[in-house]
Amino acid sequence: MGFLDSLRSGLKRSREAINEIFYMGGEVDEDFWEDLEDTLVMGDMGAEVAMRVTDDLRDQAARENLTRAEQIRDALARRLAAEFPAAERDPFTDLPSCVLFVGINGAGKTTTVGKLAGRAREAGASCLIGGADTFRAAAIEQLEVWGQRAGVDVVTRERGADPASVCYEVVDEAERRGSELVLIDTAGRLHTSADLMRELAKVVNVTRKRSSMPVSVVLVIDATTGQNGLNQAREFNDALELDGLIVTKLDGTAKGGIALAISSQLGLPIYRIGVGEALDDLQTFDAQEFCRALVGEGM
Ligand SMILES: Nc1nc2c(ncn2[C@@H]2O[C@H](COP(=O)(O)OP(=O)(O)OP(=O)(O)O)[C@@H](O)[C@H]2O)c(=O)[nH]1
Ligand SMILES: [Mg+2]
Repeated sequence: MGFLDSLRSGLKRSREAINEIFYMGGEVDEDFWEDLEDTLVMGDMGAEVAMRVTDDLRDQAARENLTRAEQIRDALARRLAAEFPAAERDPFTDLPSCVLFVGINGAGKTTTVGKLAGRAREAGASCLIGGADTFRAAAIEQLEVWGQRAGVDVVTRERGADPASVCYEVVDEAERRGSELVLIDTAGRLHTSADLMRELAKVVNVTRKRSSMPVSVVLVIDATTGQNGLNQAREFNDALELDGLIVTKLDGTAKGGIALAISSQLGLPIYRIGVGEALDDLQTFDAQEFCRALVGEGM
C-alpha cells in the first residue's frame, strides 16, 4: 500500500463523518454549517478550530455564492491546511542538528529515531543515535536493533544511568566524530508525572547547554490518542518549549483531527508523520495532502 493510501485508510473515520454531511442534503443551509462544525469537533479538531474554520467558510460561501455542499469541499481542505503552521527549519535536513525525542510511553519515539536515522544514512549524512532511555534494559536493546537496521551507531549507557549525563556524552562523542545529525531517544513518561517531567527538563537543558549544534525538542505523538493528546502536548510544551511534532500511527484508525488541533493551537509545525512500523514508513508532512485525505475528494 502506498503512503497516500495508508494515510487515506487511516483517516477513514474522519472522512466518513465529513462525507456524510456533504451527501446529506447537498444544500448549504443553516443545518449544513451546524453539522460541519459538529463533525469537525467530533473529529478531534477542537471547538476553537472548528468554529474558526466554519465561520471563515461561511463568509466565503456567502461571498462566492456557493450554494451546493459539494462546492465547499475543496475550500474546506484548503482552509484546514491553512491552520498548520509551516516549519521555519527542518531539523532533519538542515544540518548540523541535534534532536531530542520526547513523549508518552509507546508513542513511537524509538521507532521514529530508527526511521530517521535510516533516512539520514541514505542521504549520506553522518548520523549518530543517542540512547537516553536507560530506564529499561529492553529499551536499549530495541534502539540498538534500530541502529543496526539503519546502519547508524548508537551511543548509550547501562540501564539506570542518568539520562542527562548520557546526553552529555552523546554530544561529546558526536563532536569527536564530526557527526552532522544527532538523534537522541528518551524514555516515555506521562505528562502528569511531575518528577519525570523535571528529569526530562534537565535532559533538555543539559543538551541545549552542551551542544554547539542547534538543539530541537520534538514531541512524538500517537494520532490514535484522541483529545487527550492535546493535554499531553500542552504539558510537554510548557515544560520543555517544544520545537515541533512528529505524529505517528496515521495508518491506524486515527481520526487525524488531533494532529490539526495540537499543531494549530500550540503553533507547532509537524516535521514528519509515521504511517507504519517499518523503516520506510515515515513521510514529510504536507498540509494540503493531509487535509485532502481528511476531507475526501468527493465521489
Ligand atoms: N502502525 C504504526 N505503528 C507504529 C508507528 N510508529 C510506531 N509504531 C509502533 O508503536 C509501538 C511503540 O513504538 P516505540 O517506538 O517503541 O514507542 P516509544 O515511544 O519508544 O515507547 P517507550 O520507549 O515505551 O516510551 C511499536 O509497536 C511500534 O512498532 C506508526 O507510525 N504506525
Ligand atoms: Mg522507546
